Amino acid sequence: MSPLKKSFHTSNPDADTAIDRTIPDFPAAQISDEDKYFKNHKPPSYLPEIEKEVANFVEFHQNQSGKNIVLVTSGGTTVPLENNTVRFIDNFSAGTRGATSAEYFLENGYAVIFLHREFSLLPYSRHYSHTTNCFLDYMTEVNNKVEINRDFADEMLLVLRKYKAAKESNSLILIPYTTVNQYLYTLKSISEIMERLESKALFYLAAAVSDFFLPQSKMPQHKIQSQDHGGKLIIDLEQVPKFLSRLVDNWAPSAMVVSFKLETDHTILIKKAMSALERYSHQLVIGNLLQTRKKEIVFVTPDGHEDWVRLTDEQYAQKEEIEKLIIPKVISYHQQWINSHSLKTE
Ligand code: PAZ
Repeated sequence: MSPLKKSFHTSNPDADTAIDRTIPDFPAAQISDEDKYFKNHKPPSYLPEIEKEVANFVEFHQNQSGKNIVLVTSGGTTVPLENNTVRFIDNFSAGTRGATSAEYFLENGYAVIFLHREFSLLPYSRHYSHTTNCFLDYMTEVNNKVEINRDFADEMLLVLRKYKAAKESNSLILIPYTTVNQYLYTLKSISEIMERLESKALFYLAAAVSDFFLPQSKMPQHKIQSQDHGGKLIIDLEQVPKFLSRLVDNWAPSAMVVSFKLETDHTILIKKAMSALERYSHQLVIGNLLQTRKKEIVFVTPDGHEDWVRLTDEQYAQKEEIEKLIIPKVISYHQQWINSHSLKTE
């Protein structure tokens, strides 16, 4: 038979399968939970302002400084129970991990977008803002003038120099959020802008994001009145859709993504880190336990490798920061990611 002549016609229906009633119905195309979330929840009104600021920052580092950019997320998210919010559910996090990590990224030559819970710890000011000291304790009066107390002056000078260097090189921007809705919208916008950097973009997701939320459609406008609820308040929360897969697959597919996993039960930490990697297909999970998070963490990679990073008791007592050990390791993973991408495009 000539190769041009076929013994079948694709336009003929397959008579057998056409009448096979045992095959289940094919479901109509579904809109994903994440898309549904954005369809049903309003973006924060200030979002365009943030998008402009982030786009300028990314453009500056892409065209002028050539620095890699990391998005560090930091602090907990709130879940408001009322539109005019008096009550809300909060997530644990002081923002120490994020603010400290941001400083070490800056020290290691990165530009940092610091997406943080408003009024949580910030890079540099964290050394003074949330301590048990009142900020005035860092000052002293000399000849009718205010000066820095000698006990703090040397250390403060070092912090001041690093802060000024970050500011003068335009290497740090601070982007706040409070609610989980603000966090999700802002993360989406920033991620889509950062995709312009391709593999030079790094996501370091240390924020403690609520797994549950109250949809805007169910949120009362005003303060909940106790007499309307018979002395009991039962709150029916929905699960926050899994946005990490949207980030990895759609918003910034060329970037490297590092997420954190916090647990309190050490027997499940590695299992939970591995299941996050399997579920979202990103590059690295840093696991930590609530009780020991400032002393030890574990890097978990998709091949199942565990790499524990620990401060010795002496280092911990000397107030060494574990982020000083974490960040150079994350950067070396990121460098490998960039190298593997440039090989692909060669
Ligand atoms: O902000 P902090 O230093 O008090 O705590 C940091 C942390 C434990 C929130 C962070 O290291 C972390 O694990 N974030 C991810 C939490 C999670 O969603 O599992």
